[in-house]
Amino acid sequence: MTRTGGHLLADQLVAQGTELAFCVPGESYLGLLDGLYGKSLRLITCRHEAGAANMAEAYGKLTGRPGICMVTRGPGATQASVGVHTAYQDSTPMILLVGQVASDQEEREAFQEVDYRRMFGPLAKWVAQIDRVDRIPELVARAYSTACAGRPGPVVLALPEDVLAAEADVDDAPRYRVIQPSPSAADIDAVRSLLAAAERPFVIAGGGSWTPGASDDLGRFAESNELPVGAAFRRQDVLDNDSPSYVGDVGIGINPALAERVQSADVLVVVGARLGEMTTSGYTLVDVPRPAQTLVHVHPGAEELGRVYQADVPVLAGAQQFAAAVRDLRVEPRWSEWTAGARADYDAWQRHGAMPGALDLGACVAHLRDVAPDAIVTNGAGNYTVWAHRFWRFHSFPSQLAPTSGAMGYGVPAAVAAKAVAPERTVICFSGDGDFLMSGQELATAVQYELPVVILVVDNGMYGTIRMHQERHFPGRVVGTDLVNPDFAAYARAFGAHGETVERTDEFPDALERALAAGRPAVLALRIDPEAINPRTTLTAIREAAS
Ligand SMILES: Cc1ncc(C[n+]2csc(CCOP(=O)(O)OP(=O)(O)O)c2C)c(N)n1
Ligand SMILES: [Mg+2]
Repeated sequence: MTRTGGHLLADQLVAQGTELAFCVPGESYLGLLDGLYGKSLRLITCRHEAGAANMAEAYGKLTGRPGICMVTRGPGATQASVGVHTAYQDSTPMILLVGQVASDQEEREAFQEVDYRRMFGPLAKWVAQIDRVDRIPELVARAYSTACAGRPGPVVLALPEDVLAAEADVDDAPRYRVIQPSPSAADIDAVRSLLAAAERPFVIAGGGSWTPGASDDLGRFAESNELPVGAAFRRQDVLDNDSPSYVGDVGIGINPALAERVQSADVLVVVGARLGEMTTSGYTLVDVPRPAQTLVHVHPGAEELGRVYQADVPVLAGAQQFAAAVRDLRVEPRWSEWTAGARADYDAWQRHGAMPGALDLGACVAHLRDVAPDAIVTNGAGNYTVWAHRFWRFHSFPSQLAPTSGAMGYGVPAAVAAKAVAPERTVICFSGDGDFLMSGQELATAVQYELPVVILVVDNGMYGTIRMHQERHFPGRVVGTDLVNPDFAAYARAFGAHGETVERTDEFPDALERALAAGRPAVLALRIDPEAINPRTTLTAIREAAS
């Protein structure tokens, strides 16, 4: 059967198992859009390519399957690039399909022409241009496979206009398989003997190849051996936070008591995480290249092992495969007190003190935790995330969608994607006033597709994180960080969403109830005192300490 490139490509997306994709349309890939006409694949049309790309990234994080994003040439591709960068840093499977000029016009700087291989080279796992219509099934199958194999990541495929229009009589490719390495028996023996001799072992879990089963297996391994487990930066859903083994997140604004434990551990078993700058507190908790702790580094990418850290036991394995292999491993724990102490530190760290102003964000998060314990929680970047990370409790994988890339604007689109993938779950987005307006227009997408997410906009009238650093480094010299904001509740209502402003802690429970019951997307603008810069201190205290 002869098909056009556009139809062939659309058929490959369906053949590879994709049921949901995200786009901003463009005339450069009309043939692909036409191929989707009447297909089972559900298409969500967004208001900005960054929104579409972030939604695809969030889909990848939630499902473990490549999130599909379709955008037009130059301007579409450049706007989508933030999602590609996040997928790269967060090790998330994703495929960006980009229109390209016709092959007979290439290299003339034709309309919106960009060389995607050069543009996305350092941002993507693989970038290719499909130059022959009969190779579409082969290259699309490779894109799915590459996005998921080893360390997952983003793939970019450029689609010259004439290739989408050309015809070929070729078969669909078979469905891709997820290729992940398994640990050897010798690897597991080495882990067993190191643990058998350990006194203060510590596990850090993170990275991008987790599954619900892997999280259960990790829990069984950790709990039966009384091992303390810290979550890598923004990977707090790797283990049920109620587990006696869960001891907190090893990320930004880390509990000093937890940092101390990571540093003084004798055996560090790192499962899936790269051990990046955020997880190591700027490479201070774990020394480069030779850590003070005996290091077992388990990672699915061979290129990652030995890249920064020279581990004592490098283990090439997916998190899932490793967790399954250690699930039933038993050693005699001689560190019960060490783990119980770490857990007590975590419990103490989760208690929040009063903060300045009439609205206490810590109290709001604690209330939310009781009302919606199994929610999917999303966020972007900003100081408000510190409250969400520190005071929330995650109970199952996957339930956290948070950019380890630190990209502002991620939370709203991630929430929209989460509700589309898992309509039965409550979805809560934390965003800042700065953060929210980087992608708040995707409220229109949430309204259009009837995706009732709850968005909390933490409004402090500034780019708070940067102001905090400004006060630390240049006390009193405030420049470029103040914000004059719209009325966020009115903004939400203009989209057809539910919108309310909350000024006091005691107003929050009822407002939340109304937002959850609204049956449509909802925004609660939480006015906080700018002095409440993070749960530990105030803006004035930071300035005075620095002056
Ligand atoms: C896309 C992007 N631009 C800029 C930054 C730098 N940055 C990090 S946090 C931050 C301020 C966030 O402000 P807001 O959302 O209001 O949160 P707050 O810190 O005030 O709680 C900025 C500008 C970033 N991380 N990502
Ligand atoms: Mg702010």
